[in-house]
Amino acid sequence: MSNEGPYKAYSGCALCYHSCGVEVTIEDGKAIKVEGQKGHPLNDGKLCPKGQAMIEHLYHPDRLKYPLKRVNGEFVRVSWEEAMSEIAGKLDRLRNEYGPAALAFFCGSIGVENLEMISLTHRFKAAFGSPNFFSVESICYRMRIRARQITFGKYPVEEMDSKLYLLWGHNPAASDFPLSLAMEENLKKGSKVIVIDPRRIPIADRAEIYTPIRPGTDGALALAMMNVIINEDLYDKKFIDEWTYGFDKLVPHVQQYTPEWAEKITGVKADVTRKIARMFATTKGASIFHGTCTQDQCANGSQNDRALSILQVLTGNINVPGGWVISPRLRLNDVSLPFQGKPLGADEYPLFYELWGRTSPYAVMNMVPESVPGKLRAFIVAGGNPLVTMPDSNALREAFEKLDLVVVYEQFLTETARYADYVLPALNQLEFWGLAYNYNVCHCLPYLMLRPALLPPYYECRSIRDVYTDLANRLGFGDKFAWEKDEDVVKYELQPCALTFDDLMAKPGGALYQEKDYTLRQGSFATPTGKIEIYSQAFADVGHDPLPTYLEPSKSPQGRRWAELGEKYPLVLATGTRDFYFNGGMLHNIKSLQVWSPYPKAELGPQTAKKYSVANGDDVIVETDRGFVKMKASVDARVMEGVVLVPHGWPEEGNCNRLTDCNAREPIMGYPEWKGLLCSIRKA
Ligand SMILES: Nc1nc2c(c(=O)[nH]1)N[C@H]1C(S)=C(S)[C@@H](COP(=O)(O)OP(=O)(O)OC[C@H]3O[C@@H](n4cnc5c(=O)[nH]c(N)nc54)[C@H](O)[C@@H]3O)O[C@H]1N2
Ligand SMILES: Nc1nc2c(c(=O)[nH]1)N[C@H]1C(S)=C(S)[C@@H](COP(=O)(O)OP(=O)(O)OC[C@H]3O[C@@H](n4cnc5c(=O)[nH]c(N)nc54)[C@H](O)[C@@H]3O)O[C@H]1N2
Ligand code: SF4
Ligand SMILES: [Mo]
Repeated sequence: MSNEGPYKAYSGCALCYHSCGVEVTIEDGKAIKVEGQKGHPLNDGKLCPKGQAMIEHLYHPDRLKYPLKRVNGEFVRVSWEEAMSEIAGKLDRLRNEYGPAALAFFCGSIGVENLEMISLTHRFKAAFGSPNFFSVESICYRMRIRARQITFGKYPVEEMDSKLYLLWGHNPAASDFPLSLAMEENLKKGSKVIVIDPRRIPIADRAEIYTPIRPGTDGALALAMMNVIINEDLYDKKFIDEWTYGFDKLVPHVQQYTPEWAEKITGVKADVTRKIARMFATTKGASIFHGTCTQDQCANGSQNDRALSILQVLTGNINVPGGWVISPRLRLNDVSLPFQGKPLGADEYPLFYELWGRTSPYAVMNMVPESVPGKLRAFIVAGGNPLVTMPDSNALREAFEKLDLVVVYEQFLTETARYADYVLPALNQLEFWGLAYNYNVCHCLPYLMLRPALLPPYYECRSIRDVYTDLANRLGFGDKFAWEKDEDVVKYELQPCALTFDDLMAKPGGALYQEKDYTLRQGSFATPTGKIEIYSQAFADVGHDPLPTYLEPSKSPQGRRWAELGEKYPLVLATGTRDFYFNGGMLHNIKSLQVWSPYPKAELGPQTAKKYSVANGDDVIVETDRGFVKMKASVDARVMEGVVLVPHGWPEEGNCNRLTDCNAREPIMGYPEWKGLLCSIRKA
């Protein structure tokens, strides 16, 4: 590879889960240029600033080159042999002394970008004998997948080309580059936009309707919209008769949820609710984009997801172009293995774990602090930064300090890596074999491409397959890791797929793996009734409301903890507004991106700022009952008064998860309440 080039090769950008197509120019075994892949259905030749920084990220001077071991509080370079033999020895002792379930695993959102890493981690976990796999699945979009599965028996997804984009806590300009490109085109063709967001996001200026809303209260608005759609006879009768179960129960249920009732909770004017409901209900090809996880990370999360699904159903916007579409599944061999035992949280949050006899392999992140050291004694973290990105950094850090062993497989010395006993240097996406596919988080697009290892390994970095294979051999289950090369894993994954490894090698830019099909037929909805379940027996069976309801955030001006917290923390807090230039905790060390976003911003409205003697650009302390952060005030009339919005992913004093609480939980799936908390703000 070393003396070739320059030549171009294709890959998928793995710097966020969208997997845009990229063309990489390579010379002498080094990447020298990256461009958006022309003709790619997501990004057609364009790259967001993160993608453009791919090479700066790849060759960043702080990138880890060698295995590290912590000795007397300092990291020292060790050989792979030393690291692997010591880690294996410690894992073996842990297994004998406490049982395999005491070893927990964490994969970050990179698990979506890096399918092989997540599935090989599941495999290692099962072979070791632990059920405890933690990941962004218990804080991000799994809840909405689950709620849609419960409602539809499948997972329908918003289409990028919609006639009406109902952006309900979703800001494509920051978080969804491919969607913002698609919207730009479709707006020119006459598509419309409605925005429901505590902040007047840029696209709201071009919207038919914009309304602010108090964070954490969207479920109340959704119920009021149902009330309008039903009482004004705006629902799709034919669709409901043919495809749904439980509409008759919904009609009396929603009578209590008038727009006037909702206004007192949400702050959304009753007449605006009516306007939104009417416009949405009278557009075929309309889609609710309810934030990839905005509506999940609050007290009413699962019920929000159910309510928004039902709105989509009432208006017949299922499997119509521009609506939510049940997309063809990608058929891949599963690299993971069946495992023993139940993941942490399975008993407490049964719907997160089990549906109609099928179980999920995910443990509940919020339960980690209370489970160390009683249930968990060691962590292997691969591609994630939980001490920054997971709820309640203060509690989680204390828990990590109590662990017997922490191993972090990373490209950089993140905050989490700094707590590790061993840090193992990871390959970059251009250096290992993988599959990039359009994971149907928010776009229905059956696209698949190969991400070949275009570059040789950086210094001593190794692939995750290599690491697990080595440990498995030492721990006595090497037979479970029989692949010789990384690409063998990819070949195995692709065996049942319509596109084989050879097909994809012949089409380096990737390909659609299936045509879209909008037809609904018997079996389209794999629920027990065979229909879309507006009334959910699955919810009722585990003691939750079978019809959508509203639960106020626990820490809010109308919530149960206001009497205790309200005086000290009078403002509503939403955490995790996305920054266009970073992805979670990643890329904050990239100089060309720092220029655009040099510090974390606490956003608030001018009256609120005045009330608390804060001016634009001031250093401020945002505080909750769990901790405080230091940010810079961004005073902007576009932000709803009485609300503070903060980003996530910043290190140290800017880390918003110092403000969050692992015990403030959504009751059905155990998610963190990240939107709709209480805080104070003051000049630092
Ligand atoms: N308060 C609050 N907190 C939040 C959110 C919020 O809204 N509010 N949002 C949450 C959401 S939705 C998510 S998904 C999480 C994200 O949480 P995480 O996934 O933990 O966040 P990242 O910082 O993206 O971590 C990815 C890490 O993987 C490393 N990495 C990248 N590529 C590779 C690779 O190929 N191999 C290896 N080994 N490592 C790699 C990066 O260096 C980085 O440190 O954050 C959550 N945190
Ligand atoms: N650049 C960049 N892109 C990313 C990420 C990133 O870190 N950086 N993270 C990726 C990940 S892991 C995920 S899960 C997605 C997240 O994607 P989303 O969850 O869709 O997040 P955003 O697009 O930031 O949209 C959040 C919007 O919701 C508003 N909001 C906050 N609280 C509430 C509320 O209670 N109700 C309503 N209606 N609105 C509210 C905020 O003002 C903001 O405009 O983004 C992904 N894309
Ligand atoms: S949106 Fe940006 S970071 Fe995400 S895959 Fe596309 S180019 Fe990469
Ligand atoms: Mo996420």
